[in-house]
Amino acid sequence: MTNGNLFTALRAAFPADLDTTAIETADTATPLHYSWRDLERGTAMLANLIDSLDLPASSRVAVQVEKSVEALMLYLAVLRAGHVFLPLNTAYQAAEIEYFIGNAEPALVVCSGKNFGWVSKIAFLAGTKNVFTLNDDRTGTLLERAAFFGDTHTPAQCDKDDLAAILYTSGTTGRSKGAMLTHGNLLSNARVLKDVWAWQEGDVLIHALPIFHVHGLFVASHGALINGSKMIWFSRFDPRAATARMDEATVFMGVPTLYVRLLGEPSFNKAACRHMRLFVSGSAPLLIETFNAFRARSGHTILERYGMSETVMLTSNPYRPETARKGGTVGLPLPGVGLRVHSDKGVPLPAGEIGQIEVKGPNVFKGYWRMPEKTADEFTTDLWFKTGDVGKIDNDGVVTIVGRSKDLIISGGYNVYPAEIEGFINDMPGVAESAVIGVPHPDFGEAVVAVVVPKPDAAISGADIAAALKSQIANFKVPKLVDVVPDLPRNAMGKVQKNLLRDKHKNLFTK
Ligand code: MCA
Ligand code: AMP
Repeated sequence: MTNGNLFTALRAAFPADLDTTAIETADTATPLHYSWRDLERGTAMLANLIDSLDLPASSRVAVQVEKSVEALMLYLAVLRAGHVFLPLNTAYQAAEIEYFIGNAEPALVVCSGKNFGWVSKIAFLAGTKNVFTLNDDRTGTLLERAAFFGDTHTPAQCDKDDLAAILYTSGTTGRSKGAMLTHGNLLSNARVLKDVWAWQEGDVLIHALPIFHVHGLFVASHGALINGSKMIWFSRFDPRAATARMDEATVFMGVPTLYVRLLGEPSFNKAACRHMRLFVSGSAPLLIETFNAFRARSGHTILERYGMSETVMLTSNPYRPETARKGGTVGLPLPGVGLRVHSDKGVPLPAGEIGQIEVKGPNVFKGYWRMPEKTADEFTTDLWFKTGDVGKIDNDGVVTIVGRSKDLIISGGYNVYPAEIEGFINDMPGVAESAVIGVPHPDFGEAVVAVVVPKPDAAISGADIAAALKSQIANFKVPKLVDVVPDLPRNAMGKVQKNLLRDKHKNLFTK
C-alpha cells in the first residue's frame, strides 16, 4: 500500500547524494551546513522520540519556537510520526496561547526555553502531559531527549485525508478557528506549485519568512524540499544580508513588506539579482507601485499569487512568459483549483463583475477543528469554500482581488482581526466602545488603528490603551495609533461606519 504521508513524498525527493547541503544557515554566528542526510537522521530521531511518548493517534503537537533548522525538522518529524503540527506565531502572548492550547488540546507542546515557565503552566493546566523546549541555538530538552533515539524511522502510514496540520485563523468573528489541513491538501499543492513555478535542478531558495504560517512553512519549505533544492536559511529577514546571498540563489519568496524593504536597500539592483530566477509575492496585496518599482530596479517581474490558510495556494500569475505577469492581479487558478465569483445572493457573475470569491479543489481544507457549524457556514450548499475575499475574473480567467468582505487587516503579511482587538479594548476600564481599522502604511501595507470612545467622565489616553494592549497581545496586533473620540459614526441601522473612520485616517502614515 502506498503511504499518503506527506513526509514520505518530501523524503522521496531528496537528492541521491544525501551528503550535499540541504540547508545553509545565513545568520548564525558561523554558517551551519545541514546535509540531506542530517535532515533524514534528525527527523528520524525526533520522530522516534515522539513515538516513544505513546501519544494517541493524530495528536496535536503545538510548537511556539524561534525559527531554526531544528524547528523545521520538528515539523517534518511530526508528519513522519503521523501526528498533527500546530505552529504558533512567536509573538503570541499568554492569553492567545491559552486559547490555542485550550482549543486544540495538544498532547505535546514545544516552546522556547525562555517561555517554558508560563507556556508549560498553560499546557499542564489544559491537560498536556509533555512539554519540551527548543531554542534557536540547538539547545533545549527536545534535542537532549532526541539524542538518545535511533536515527532510522519508518514513516507512519497515513491516508491522504488524515490531518497533517492545524493553522489557526479567524473568519468574520473574533475567535480563531483551527483550519485542518490534510497530507493530501499539502502534497497536492506542493506538487502543483513545483510544476507551475518550474522548480528545476540547481534551484536555491532564500528562505527568509517565519515558519509558523502557510507562506514560510508550506509554500517556501515544501517548494524547496519537494524539488530537492538547497535553502539559504535566514532566521529573520534582513534586506542587505538577503541581497548579498542572491548571487548564489535562484528563488525568493516574500510578503509585500519584504519587497518594499528590498527596494529600500541600496545594494539591491540588477547586478545583485542577476542569478535569480523567480521572485514570488503573496499573503497580502502587492501595490502596483511596488511591482513597477521592483521591475525597474531589478529587471525581474514579481510573480504574485494568492492563497489562504484554509486552502494553501489558489492562484498564480504565469511563470512564462514573464511579460504575462500582471501587476495588481493574482493570476489564474492553479491546475485543479476551481475559482468562481458569485453575488452576495449566490448568483454566478459574468467576467469582470465584482463579487465573492469561492473555491474548490484538492487543496481545500477539511474544516475547522471541532467547529462543524462554523465549517458549514463557510461552505456554499454545493460545497465551495467562501474565501471572504471580494474580486473579479476577467475574460482571460485572470483573477483580481479588490477587497474583503471579512473584517480583516493584513499588516506586514500578518492577519489582524479587528473584532479580537476591539474585545480587548472594550474590556479596559473607562472604555465605552471601540472600532479597529486598517489604514495604508508604506512599510506594512496596512497598519492597525483603534478609535476609542470613553465612558462618560472617564479619562483615558490612547497611549495607555496601546501600552496595556502590548502586555496582552502579539506586538504586530497593537494599534500604531489609538484615537480617543467622543463617539463613533453610525449608519441608520446603528452599525459603525468603519469606511468613514478609514477615510479620516487614510493619510496618517502616507501622503
Ligand atoms: C513587526 N512589527 C509589525 C509587524 N511585524 N507591525 C505590524 N505588522 C507587522 N507585520 C512591529 C513589531 O510590533 C515591533 O514593534 C517592530 O515592528 C519590530 O518588530 P520585529 O519583529 O523586529 O519586526 P521585523 O523583523 O521588522 O518584522 C517585519 C516583517 C514580519 C519581517 C515584515 O512582520 C514578517 O516576517 N512578516 C511576514 C509574515 C508572514 O510570513 N505572513 C505569511 C502568512 P514594537 O517594537 O513597537 O513592538 S501566510 C498567509 O497569509 C497566506 C496563506 C498566504 O497567502 O501566504
Ligand atoms: P490567512 O488567513 O493568513 O491565510 O490569509 C489569507 C488572506 O490573505 C486571504 O483571504 C487574502 O485576503 C489575503 N491574501 C493572500 N494572498 C494575497 C494576495 N496576493 N493579494 C491579496 N490578498 C491576499
